[in-house]
Amino acid sequence: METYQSMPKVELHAHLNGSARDSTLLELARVLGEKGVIVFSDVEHVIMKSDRSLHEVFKLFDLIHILTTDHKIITRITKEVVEDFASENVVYLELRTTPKKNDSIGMTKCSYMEAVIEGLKAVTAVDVAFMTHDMDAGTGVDSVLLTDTCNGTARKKIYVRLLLSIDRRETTEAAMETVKLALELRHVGVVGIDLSGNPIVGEWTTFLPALKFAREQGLCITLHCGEVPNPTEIGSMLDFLPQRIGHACCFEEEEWKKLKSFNIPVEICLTSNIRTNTISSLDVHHFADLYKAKHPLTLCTDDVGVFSTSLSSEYKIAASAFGLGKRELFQLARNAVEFVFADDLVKSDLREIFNSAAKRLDVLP
Ligand code: 6MZ
Repeated sequence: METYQSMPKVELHAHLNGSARDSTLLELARVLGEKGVIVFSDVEHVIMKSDRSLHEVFKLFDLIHILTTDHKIITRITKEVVEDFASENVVYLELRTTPKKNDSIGMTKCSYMEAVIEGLKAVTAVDVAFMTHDMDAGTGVDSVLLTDTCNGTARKKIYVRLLLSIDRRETTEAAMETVKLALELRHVGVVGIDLSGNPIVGEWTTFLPALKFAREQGLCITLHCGEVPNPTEIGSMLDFLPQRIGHACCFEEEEWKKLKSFNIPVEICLTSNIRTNTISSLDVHHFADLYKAKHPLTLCTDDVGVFSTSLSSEYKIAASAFGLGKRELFQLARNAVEFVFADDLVKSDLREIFNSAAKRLDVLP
């Protein structure tokens, strides 16, 4: 595991609420249990269960949202999630979350996002580079592993960029509100829009106006695509030419051809696909074919908390399931730099980080 942990890594598909620690969720559930809002033992059982169908996963998200939809708690889980990724040497994290509105506690989509940003500021264990203007100032080079010039000790840094998710349950207007919010928050690291949520809910065309507007305004777009079989939707999503897609589990021959000819990078979430049974086993996972075809792809976690995984574990699983060596894994991690939604200054700094790590870890090509 050490090999996978010490390697710098880039995480491009992580949902905030799905990445919350079990221990935090249990603590929150206990508090609500004491207040009589929920029955703790029922919730404990659901949180600790490890094998869940896709349907059950979305029921769990509804429960998680009951526990976490509060400004202070959102700040706390954001802080913890960033710290957890940084602790396993994730050097660039693109964290996605669905801005939520809850009138009963005075929460707007905007105040929800302010709570997320407070969480980024609250991290103390590592330095978090998330303000886009940080990069415009000074030299522009903001190394992730900087040496503290005063005492010579290395202090870890992690780049964080945010994607705002549109939930498939939302209306066109609600999706548009999310895109407008994303545009207002570009200076604090919002770089794009994600379409996610239960794949059997909603119609792709509902979100199209908001996604088109987002693209016209220069936001990057990633879509959950083909998590369930739906050829018409998959075809239209690919024709939209998103910068990346997530999952691509239920593609047919025609869709593979299209994906490959458009060269759209795929965010691969191995454990998530197996746990939710969208792919029956790693032997038949599309990672192998895409990797062999040199199609752009990146390993991601999806929901570290919900699927009890980590990005290092996903690399370990890929190594053993697909017979990849240390150099190939390192290259896989390094390739992800080319698919990040952050600007070129961040990208070139990340390339530097991987170059120096290649020497340190003895994985030069
Ligand atoms: C589709 C998913 C997902 O946004 O509240 N989400 N959507 N497929 C998946 N695969 C298992 N995993 C997570 O994080 C939780 C939300 O992310 C989406 C769902 O909309 C879920 O409610 P946030 O931070």
